[in-house]
Amino acid sequence: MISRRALLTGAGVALAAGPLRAAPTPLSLADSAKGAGLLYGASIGQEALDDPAYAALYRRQTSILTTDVALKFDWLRPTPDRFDFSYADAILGFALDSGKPLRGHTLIWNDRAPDWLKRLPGREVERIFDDHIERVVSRYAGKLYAWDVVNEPFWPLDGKSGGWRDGPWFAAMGPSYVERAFRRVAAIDKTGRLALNEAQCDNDHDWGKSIRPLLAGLVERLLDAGAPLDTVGLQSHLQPQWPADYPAFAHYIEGFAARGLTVSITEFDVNDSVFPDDVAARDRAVAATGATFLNAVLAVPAVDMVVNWQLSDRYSWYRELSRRPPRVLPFDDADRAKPLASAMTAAFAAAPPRRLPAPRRQ
Ligand code: 9MR
Repeated sequence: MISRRALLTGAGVALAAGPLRAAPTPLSLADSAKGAGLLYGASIGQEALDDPAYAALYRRQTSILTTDVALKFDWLRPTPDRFDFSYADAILGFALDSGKPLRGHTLIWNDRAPDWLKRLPGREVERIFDDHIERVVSRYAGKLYAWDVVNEPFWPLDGKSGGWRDGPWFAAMGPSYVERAFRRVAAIDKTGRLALNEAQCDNDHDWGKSIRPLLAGLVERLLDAGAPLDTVGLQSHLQPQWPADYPAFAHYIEGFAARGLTVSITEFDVNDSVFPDDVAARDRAVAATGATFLNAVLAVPAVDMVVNWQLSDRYSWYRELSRRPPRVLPFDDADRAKPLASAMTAAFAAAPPRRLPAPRRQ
């Protein structure tokens, strides 16, 4: 018999309860998301291939992965005449071994173009565009859950009429490069869901306010033209230092849903730069921001997944930008769950149920 005092202090409980009564393992983020019919995932790169503990965190916590840089043009095409698929193949191998679907990020992006591409005349850039899609999509057709076919089409600060992001693809083809990319990918890959991925739309800074209508207009035009678009990716690198109205953002998402599209949250993290230095206070503020955002956004049943941009703070892209080690993701530098992870679990648990999207429309 265990004394009341022992029960209250916990002494002897482990002995009496034995291993069968051990504390239940908390649900993973993927399991919590699954309850609502959502996928949960994170971008993944070399770090996970090199670090077994980090790889295990992906295996346990996620139900979908996104290539971080491995499928970007500049990584695949170090020189004009060479395709290097080794990195992307390794990430796909990890995804297959782990039984996780993989999102391919990103085929076409006007940013980060290699210098050799920028030097070429427009005609040659067009040829390389078509050839790149052909080679890359043929290699991975049928193996990816989705493609970010075009990333970040708009960047009004580039000064182009229509707010388009400038770069070699835009310079060579103008706005038509977007529809051309979607059609060419769809002609090769019959199952991968095709996404148009954009940044900034979640905030009410000038950037968010200007890009939101531009993206909505592009989506309308693509759908009216019969282009094979399945989903809108909204990156959601939240910037709590700027104004935001997440219920209004959810309403914006409903506009895409009304056109029959799903919406994926593709690069979620919470910039912590304006939050206190005190780690506990900062973690609480990050978690509260994440909770407010997810509770609003997940109320829309067309949202099919939430994907973080990396999984642990140790590998966040903010590491290079921040004045102090960032705490912007659900797991800390030692892969321990933070308050943001609990907030996400709670938001997934509270989300109305939905069905995972069917394979891509033909
Ligand atoms: O996190 C990515 C970083 O490692 C790369 O150097 C960079 C350029 O390829 O891209 C970062 O990822 C970006 C993503 O591709 C698009 N949205 C913003 C992401 C963070 O900058």
